[in-house]
Amino acid sequence: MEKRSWAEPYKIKMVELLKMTTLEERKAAIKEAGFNTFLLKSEDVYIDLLTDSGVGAMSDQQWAGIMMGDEAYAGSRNFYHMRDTITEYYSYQFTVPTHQGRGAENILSQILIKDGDYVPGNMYFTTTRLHQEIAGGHFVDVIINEAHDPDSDHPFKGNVDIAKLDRLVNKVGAEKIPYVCIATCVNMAGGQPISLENLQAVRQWCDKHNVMLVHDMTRVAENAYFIQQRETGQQHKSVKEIVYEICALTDAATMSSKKDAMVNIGGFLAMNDATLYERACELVVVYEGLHTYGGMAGRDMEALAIGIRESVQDNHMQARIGQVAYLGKKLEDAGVPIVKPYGGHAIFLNAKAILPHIPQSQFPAQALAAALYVESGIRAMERGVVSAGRDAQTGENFMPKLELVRLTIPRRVYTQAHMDVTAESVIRVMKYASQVKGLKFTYEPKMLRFFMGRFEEVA
Ligand code: PLI
Repeated sequence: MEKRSWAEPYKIKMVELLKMTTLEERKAAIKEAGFNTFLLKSEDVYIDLLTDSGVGAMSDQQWAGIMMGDEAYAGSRNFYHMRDTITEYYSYQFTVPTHQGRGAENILSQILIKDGDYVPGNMYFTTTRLHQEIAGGHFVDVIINEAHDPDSDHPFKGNVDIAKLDRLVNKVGAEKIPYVCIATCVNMAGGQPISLENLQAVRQWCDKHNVMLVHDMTRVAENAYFIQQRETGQQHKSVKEIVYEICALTDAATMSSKKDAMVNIGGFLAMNDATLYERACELVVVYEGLHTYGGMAGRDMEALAIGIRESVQDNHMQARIGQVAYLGKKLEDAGVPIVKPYGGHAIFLNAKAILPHIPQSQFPAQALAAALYVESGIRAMERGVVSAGRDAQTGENFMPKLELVRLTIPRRVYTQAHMDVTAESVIRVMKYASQVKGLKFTYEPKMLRFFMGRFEEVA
C-alpha cells in the first residue's frame, strides 16, 4: 500500500530556547541530583521526557481562554463552562474541581474506602495506590498477566482479568470492595489500553456484585484512539464518540487534566451520584478550595474546558500517537528492548534487558535514566522498583516484573528531529551499557520515594 505520512495538525507560533550542556556539566549535575532525574534542574535538561504531565503546549485558543479568567472566589463562569464541557464530552453529571489528579484521588478514597477494604485495579499507579492505602484500603492488581510481560504484543494490555476479580470477591466478599478502579491507557503497564469489550465486561461484573466502577481517566482520549485503531467493529466511530462511551460505562472518575487535556495544572473528580457529589463538596472545601474552583484559577478552568475539546479530535490524536510510535519504531529497528506494543504517551525501555548485569535490588532503570541524561541531556523517568516502593504491610520492596525507563512525550512540544536525537542517544548508551553501574539509596523517603530519593553508584 502507498505510504501516507501524518503531520502535526498545527503550526508553531512561539518557541522556548533550550540550553545545551557539556558532558562534564551533565556528570556534575546528575551527581548533584543524587542520580535522580526528578532532582535535576530543568535548565540543565535538553530534551525533557520526564513526564507528559502539565508540560503540553497549549493552543492559541487555550491561551486566549487564559485571558477570559473570571477569578471570582465563588461561582466563576469558567467553572460552569468546564463543568458543562465535562458533561458534554465525558458524560459525568457532577464535577468537583481539584488542583490536580491526586487531589481527586484523596477525596474519593476518603469517602469510599473503609479500613480493611480491597480496591482492585488494572495495575497500580503511585499516587492512586498511596491514597487508597492512606484511607485504609489494600490495592489488588487484576490486570491480565500479559501486562506484566514487556514482550507480549497483546493489543489491549490494560484489560482486566475477570477471573482475578471473581477470586477476590470469593475471598473477601463484595461488601469489602468499595469500587473497582479502572485506568484508561494504563501508565505503569507502558501506556497500554483497555478494550471497550473488556470494560463492558467489568461493568457487568460490577452490576452483578453491586460494586461501583471508578475511572482513572487521565489518558482516556489516547485509549479511545487505540480502540478506534485496533478493536473489531470500532473503526467507524470518532475518538470523541469512543471517549464518551468509555466514560458512560463508569460511575465516577478522577482526572489529572495535565495530560490528555493539555493544561499546566488542574484536575477533577466527576460522578453521576448526587450523594457522592455532596460528600465530595464537603471534603473539597477542606483540602482544595470552594466547590466551584477546588484549587484551580478561573483561567485554568477555562483553558481546561478548551483543552478537553481539542484532546478528542481525531487528527490531534493521530499525530500524538504517531509521534510516539515514530520514536518506538526507531528504537525497535535498532534492536533496543522496549515494551510492546508502543504506548500512548511514552516509549518504555526495558532496563532489565538493557542492563542484565545490574540486579533489580540495584535499581537498573534508575541507573539507565541517569546514564541517558549524562549521554545527551535527555531526561527520562524510572518506572520500576524505585517507583513501586515498599509493601505497606511487610516493609519489603515490591519487585515489579516491569523494570522500565519511560521516555514520555509531552503533547505538541517536540519535533520529529527531537525524536531522532532521542533514539540516537539511547542507541549510543546501549553500546556501553555493560559499564553502567548499579545504585544504592543514600536517602529513601517513606512515601513516593521516586520523587525525592537520592542514590550513589555501587562500587
Ligand atoms: O499528577 P496528578 O496528581 O495530576 O495525577 C496523578 C495521576 C493519576 N493517575 C495516573 C494514571 C497518572 O498518570 C497520574 C500522574 N501521572 C504523572 C505525574 C506521570 O508522570 O505519569
